[in-house]
Parts: sequence; C-alpha cells; structure tokens
Amino acid sequence: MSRVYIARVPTNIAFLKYWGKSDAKTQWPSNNSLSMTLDLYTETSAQYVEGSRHRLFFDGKELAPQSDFARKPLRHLDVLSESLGFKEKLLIRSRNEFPESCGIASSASGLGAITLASIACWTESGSFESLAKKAYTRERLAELARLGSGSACRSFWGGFVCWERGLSVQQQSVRQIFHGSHWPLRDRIVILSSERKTVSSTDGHSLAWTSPLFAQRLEVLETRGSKIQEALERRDLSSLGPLLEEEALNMHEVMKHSRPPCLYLGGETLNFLDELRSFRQREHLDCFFTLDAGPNVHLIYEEKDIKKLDPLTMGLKVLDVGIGAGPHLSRK
Ligand code: 2P0
Repeated sequence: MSRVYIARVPTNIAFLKYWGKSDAKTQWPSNNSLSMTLDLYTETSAQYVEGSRHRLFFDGKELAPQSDFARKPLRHLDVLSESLGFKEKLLIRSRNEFPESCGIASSASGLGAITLASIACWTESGSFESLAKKAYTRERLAELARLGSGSACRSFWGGFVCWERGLSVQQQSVRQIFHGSHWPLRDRIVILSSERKTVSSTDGHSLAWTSPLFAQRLEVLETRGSKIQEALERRDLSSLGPLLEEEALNMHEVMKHSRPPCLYLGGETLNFLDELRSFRQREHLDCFFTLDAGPNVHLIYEEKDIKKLDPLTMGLKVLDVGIGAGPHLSRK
C-alpha cells in the first residue's frame, strides 16, 4: 500500500492586503502584502490512487469533480503535475481544523496544504529537509502554492510574512520578516456571517482595476507597508492598530467602488465596528480590527488583554487564535 503524506498548513490574516493582480496567469500581485500566520490549519493528506483522475475528499465526503468546491484544487493539481512532470494520480483528503460554517473558507491554508501534500507524495518526502534535498525548498513550495492561490504563499512561514511583488513576475519573493516569538499577537475572529460570499476573491481581484480608487491605493501602499513593518519591529500596537484599520477600510472602499461593486460588508459589520470604537475608548484597550474579503471582523490584540475583550464579544460566535508557527509535514 502506498504511504500517506500529511500536510498541515495554516491560514493567515493580512495586515497589508493583497487585492488586485498585475498578471492573473502568473499570479503576480499589484502590490506587496504582509500577514500574520495563524494557529489555524487545513490538514490534507495525499497518497497514490489507481485510475485516470485525482480524487478529492473534503470532511470525509467525495467531491464531484465539477463542483464549485473541487474545481480550484483539481485545476491546481493539474497545473502542478503538468509543470513538474508527475504522472501519478492522487487521493486527497482534506479537512479544516476550524469549525464548519464559521465563514472562514481559507484558500490560503487549503491550496497551501494541497500543494505541500501532493508534492511530498510525488517526491516521496516526509519532511521539509527531504523536500529541500530534491530541490523543493520552502521558497519553491510557496511559489508553487501561489499559483493555486496567491495568499497561500504567505502560509509557508510562521510569524509575520511579507510577499514582495518585485519588479517582475520572476523577482517576486516571500519571506518571514519576524518570528512569532518577536510579538505573539492574537486574532479574535468575530463571525458575523457564515454565508458563502457572492463574489469570490479571485473574481474580486480582477475587478480591482475597475475601481477609480485603486490607482490611488497603490500609491500609498508602500509608505503604509513601511509604517506597518516599523510598528511590528517596535511591537507598538497603538501605532500598528490605526494602520491596520485604515488599510482594511481602504481595501473595502476599492472593492465597493469597483464595477460591478464587491460589497462584502453589511450593516452588522459596520455596527460591530462602531461598538468596538466606543468599547476601546471606554476601556482604554489596545484592540484593533482588520477585515478580509468578507463580513467577519478580525480583532488584533495582545495576550494580556484576552479577558478584557470578552464583554465586547459576549454572545457572538468567535474563534480566538494565536500566532502560528507555520506548516508541518509528516507521513505514515
Ligand atoms: C489577503 N485576500 O491579502 C487578501 C485580503 C482577501 C482580502 O488574498 O485569486 O484567495 O486565489 O490568488 O489568495 C484572497 O485572495 O486569491 C486574499 P487568488 P486569494 O489575504
């Protein structure tokens, strides 16, 4: 029987957002992005399977190849096997280690995990060291994951990670800028809606250029990115927080003004953000929000304030996670 290769790849939350691509085919982003890796994983196993096609299971159930959920990972497996020259078909089993229907359908962890598990299986490698000996360094794995989903490349390191677009497709790079121990921030994800979004992130990216606010956004991002890095270096949450909020709202303004508009934020989100503002003023608390391409709110704060945050999120569905150490690979 063939061996089973198991990848655990975390999701990440962007502090400086990837929104808009300069080239979709090669997944070249329009700007640099920077994220915090979360302690929240997708676990995916891969093993050889008989037959003429890959088979994909999610949470124990086989996915029909044409289903919405299966299309992106299956296309990615084809891209990987064609570009790397691996012919064997794979049996892939995937599950998210976060509660079902919590509204965090992370393509970063999902596509990252399928990349790591499949390449580990094809090259029969049970560790990152063994992969590197076969020329699959972490950088190369991240680059291959990026072809499946841009944000997945940032999930190959723990702590704080920067994806730099460089001056050409080939020059882009991903690297850890600070280890998680530098500043173990936390993310309390407030789940305000678990419905599937109407515009996927991939479709949203292509609309960015139709927004009259996009060019202006690109002009300020370099400065904002440098300020975010400086605040991280100094572990200065009162400087970092307002930058995170400004960045999240700026991305959503671009989305809102694209044609057609991408409206990810509803009244519930805006009301919660108002509550957050008055709560932190009242309590003198350093806790700031950021947003993804969806209505849920990510509260970024320091561990010492974990209890102080409870009154704000009481009665709401939340997922409270720490900073993550990055991906893991094993085999059995
Ligand atoms: C990010 N997002 O930086 C931003 C913030 C969503 C909002 O990266 O087309 O799923 O697969 O490359 O990676 C979501 O985009 O898009 C995303 P594709 P992806 O995290």
